[in-house]
Amino acid sequence: MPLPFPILTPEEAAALIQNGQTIGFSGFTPAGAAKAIPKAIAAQAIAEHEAGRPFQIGVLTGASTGPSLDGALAAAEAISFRTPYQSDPLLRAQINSGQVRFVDMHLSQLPQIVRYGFLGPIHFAVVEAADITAGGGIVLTTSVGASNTYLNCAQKILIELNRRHPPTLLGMHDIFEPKDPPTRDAIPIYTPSDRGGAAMVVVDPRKIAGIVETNLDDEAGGFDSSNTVTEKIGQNVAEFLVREMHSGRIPRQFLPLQSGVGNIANAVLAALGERREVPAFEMYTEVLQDSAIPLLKSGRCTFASTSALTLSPAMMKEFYTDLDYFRSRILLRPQEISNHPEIVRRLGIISMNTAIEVDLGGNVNSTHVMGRQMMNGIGGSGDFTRNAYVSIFSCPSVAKGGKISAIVPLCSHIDHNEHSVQIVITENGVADLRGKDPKERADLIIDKCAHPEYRDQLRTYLRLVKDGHVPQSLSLAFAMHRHYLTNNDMRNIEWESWR
Ligand code: 0RQ
Repeated sequence: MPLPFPILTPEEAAALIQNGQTIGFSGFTPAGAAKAIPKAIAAQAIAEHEAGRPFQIGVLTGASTGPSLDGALAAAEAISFRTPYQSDPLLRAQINSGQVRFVDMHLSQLPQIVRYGFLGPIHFAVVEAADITAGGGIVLTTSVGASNTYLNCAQKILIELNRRHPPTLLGMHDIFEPKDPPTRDAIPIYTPSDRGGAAMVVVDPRKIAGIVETNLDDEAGGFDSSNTVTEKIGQNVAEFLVREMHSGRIPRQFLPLQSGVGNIANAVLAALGERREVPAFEMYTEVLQDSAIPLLKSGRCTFASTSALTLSPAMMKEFYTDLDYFRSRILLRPQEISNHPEIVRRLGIISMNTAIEVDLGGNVNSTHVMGRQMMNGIGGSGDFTRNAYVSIFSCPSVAKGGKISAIVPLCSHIDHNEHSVQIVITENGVADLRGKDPKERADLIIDKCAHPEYRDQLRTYLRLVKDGHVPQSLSLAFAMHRHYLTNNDMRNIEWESWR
């Protein structure tokens, strides 16, 4: 039976969207991101600009997206407002130049912030689907993100029905959206594989303005091959977790893992897979990257709950070849649930995220280079860190060929503070900050994590700090950053000249 919805071209769908509207797009990383309609909106924006008319929209997503969404809309200068997370180089530049308003927020909180109306009306939800029923049942594709919330809250809906994903994805999603206070209940998830919701998002079919048929791959790239630094970080994380297990602080059956995005996260997971002392484990995470697929196949990882399946095209092929195998081992959830503090605390998650810089107090900057330039956003790192059983941050001890130390006296921007950050790991070692006072933390971070080239310099800073509970000098705390801005290098600082 044909579907009772208009079949539109991407251009016809884009023409429904007006200047100044707010659009909730599917996409949590490039996984499941809308592609054809945002590209057509970008083309429409260019045409409008050429005709001398303004055309910009507010862009809401689950997290980052791919070139056809953030990339194309940024190139068309079609974005006025963006939240909650991005990783597109051009959009990043527009945010940092002040051209695009960007709000960086905890990913678990975004859906309720939308429902509460704090971001204004959602004029359209533009969501990629693997299948749709006449009654408004929507089977999502490789991510859930905030799509369920956008579909529920939007005034109108446009669907990209992507034939690249089979309708047999039905059953791989668990759509549970909490009620809002004062009637919110407990979320019924007690293990990573528990289900509390529905297999589809069901919307009022009268809201569906049209369907655009596509046949497009997700735009997830591969990863850099691991190098000695990322491999060493991975090994240090794995060794730390094995020690924790042997000491009885992590139970023998282990605890569910959350792992961030990027090359370091990939290396950490690969190292954990190789350590036979680590028992087969489960994941309760927001992004599943390439490295998780071999672990699921070999049985090293027995189950993975996630909000996105962010796989390179080659790995996505493997996933679809063995869909029946993965069906009982992977579950896709809304970001409100994958990152929910209640579940993270209940399950006793081991969180593993990446820092841009870490300070001697144990605070972490994950987002802003030199305190000003937005990189990607806090993403889900705060959701997990604040509520984890063990919260780990790792990073290389230096960036830009050694000219920047990732260990600094005081972070130039703070996303995760000393009260939430428990373990810091670089290629040099592991600083376990639990139960340590500020001076002990500073010594540990220098001795275990700082690059050898920076250790004396950081120790000198500590010696120059006179008294107080926290070893911090207001006049010297940012001297290394300021030294870099004038000399393009944080090394060889003359502390006395900054006093
Ligand atoms: O820049 O590419 O120009 O060389 O930052 O750094 O070492 O390649 O690491 O790709 O894992 O990214 C924190 C940004 C790390 C990421 C961050 C420069 C460095 C390089 C990237 P180049 P690496 P990664 C799950 C959880 C926050 C959100 C999060 C991130 C570039 O992991 O966005 O965790 N995390 N979410 O050279 C100047 C420093 C630097 C520096 C690194 N101190 N100063 N530049 N760089 N340290 C995801 C979601 O929530 C969806």
